[in-house]
Order: sequence, then C-alpha cells, then structure tokens
Amino acid sequence: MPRDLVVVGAPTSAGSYAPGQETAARVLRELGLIDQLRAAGRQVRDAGDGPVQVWSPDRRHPYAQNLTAVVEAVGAVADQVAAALAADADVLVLGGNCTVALGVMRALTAHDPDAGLLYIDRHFDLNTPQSTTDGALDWMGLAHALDLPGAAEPLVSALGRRPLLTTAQLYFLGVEVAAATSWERDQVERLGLPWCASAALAAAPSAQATRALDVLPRAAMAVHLDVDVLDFTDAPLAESTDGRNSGPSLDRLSAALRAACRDQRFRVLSIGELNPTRAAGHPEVLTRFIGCLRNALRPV
Ligand SMILES: [Mn+2]
Repeated sequence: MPRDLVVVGAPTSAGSYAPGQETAARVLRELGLIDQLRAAGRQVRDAGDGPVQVWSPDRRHPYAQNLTAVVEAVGAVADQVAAALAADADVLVLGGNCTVALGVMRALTAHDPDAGLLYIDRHFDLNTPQSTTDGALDWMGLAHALDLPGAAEPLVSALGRRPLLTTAQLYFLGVEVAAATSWERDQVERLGLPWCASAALAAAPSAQATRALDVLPRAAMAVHLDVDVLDFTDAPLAESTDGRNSGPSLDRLSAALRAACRDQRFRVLSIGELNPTRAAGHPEVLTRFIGCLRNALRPV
C-alpha cells in the first residue's frame, strides 16, 4: 500500500523579487491537482495553506527583505509537514518561494536526522544578505540550512538544529553555473558540494537522477523542485525567465522527478518559484505540470 499523501500550500512570495508565487497553490488546486493525484491512485488529504504573504519592498531591511515573514512561512511549513510525517504520510508542498524547503527539512530531519535533500534548481541558493545586493531570500535558503558565514541569524535559528544540514545531506541537480555568484561557486568548491549541471540533466535526466540518488544518504529524502530548472521556452512557469532555451523540457524533467519520487527513501516533494502569470499566454503548460506531478507521485 502506498502511503497517504498530504498536500500543504505555502502561498508566499515574501522572499521574491516581486509578487506572483503566492498564487501557485490556489491555481494548481483550481486546475484539478488534487483530483489528478487521486486519479493516479493516491489517498490524498488537502491540509490547506499556511499564511498568505504577498511580496512588497522591505526598505528597512533591503538586503534581507521580509525576513520576519519568511521565518513565519518556514515555521508554518515545518509544522504542517511534521504533522503529516507523524501520521506516516508522504507530503507535497506547494510553494511559494524555495525557502519552503527549509521548513520541509526542519520537519524531515526531526523525523530522521540523516535525511537527504535532492535540490532541483537552476541555482545553488547559497547566497547570503552579504553576497548579493538584491535582498531576495528565495535564493539564500541553503546558505541558511548550512549556516554559512553571513546568513541571517533569525532564519538560521528558526531551523531547529544548527546547521540544519551537513554537506553529505545535499545534492544539486540542474544547476546553471553561469548564474551562480562568485560567492556561491567558492562555497561549492570549499565544501565539496555535489552538483549536476543543467545541460547534463537535460541530456540524461534519469541517469543524472540515479547518480544523485546513489550519493544521497540511506535515510528519508525530500525532493525540492524550483521550476526555474526547466527550459522556459518549453515550460514558462518560473518567476525567473533566465532558462530560455536551456535546461530540461518538462517531459525530460518528469523522468528525473519520477525516478526520485519512486525511491524508497522519498517522503516529501516541494515546489518553488512557480508564478502562474508566466503561463497566462500558454495555460496548457500548467495542466502539463500537474500531469508531471501526477506521474511523479503515482504509486510505485
Ligand atoms: Mn532557482
């Protein structure tokens, strides 16, 4: 019997460059996500949403904008995921910003201290309020998980243990290294973090997912998907439009996601940085994305 699946919404764009991602959970539900997951053969319970947070400029904290709201959203995700894990369910978290993965890992490491995170993203998300001037926390999450120098103390101290993750618990899939800051590249090198490039993921999605799964711990596992890993020309879903004509198509990503979610260690899938307005001229891509989630989460 497959585990039950609990769906959690994290409707927040507090860590963004602009609003949009706070609507993703609502839009996916309106397009029938829950029924599609049930049709795939899962027992699904919709646990509802955490706080709705719409980005606005934070002029008092320009380099760590809306930090208090981000901390609140991370805590809400952690509590909802913890409750689902305690009931022996798997979890689908609909972000929101990529910082929702911090809430997931706070809950999952409380459940299994060695838990791993497969981080599928065009970016390393290893920035800090000191390594970049844009002040958007949505690409700083893993710097806080690893407690890197310059991380914002209120967010690090909201993650349960310190550091939340060690380098052995993390694998990056689909990174466009040209989009990384020099600080991020230095941290990856210094810490020996394992990663797979965007082009390699696009060329061999199942093989690259398998390689990542071989490296991650023999422990519970979460998968985080920032939809900016996708080729934006094939699947215009992400806040970031950087991925035009690079990265995997949605069909190719779907194969990697299925490989990860059918793994015995899998417990949580979180989705980040989906801005439904990107699909306004091409709405069928949202339906295709729901099909990708259905395929990933169908029973083994
Ligand atoms: Mn990203």
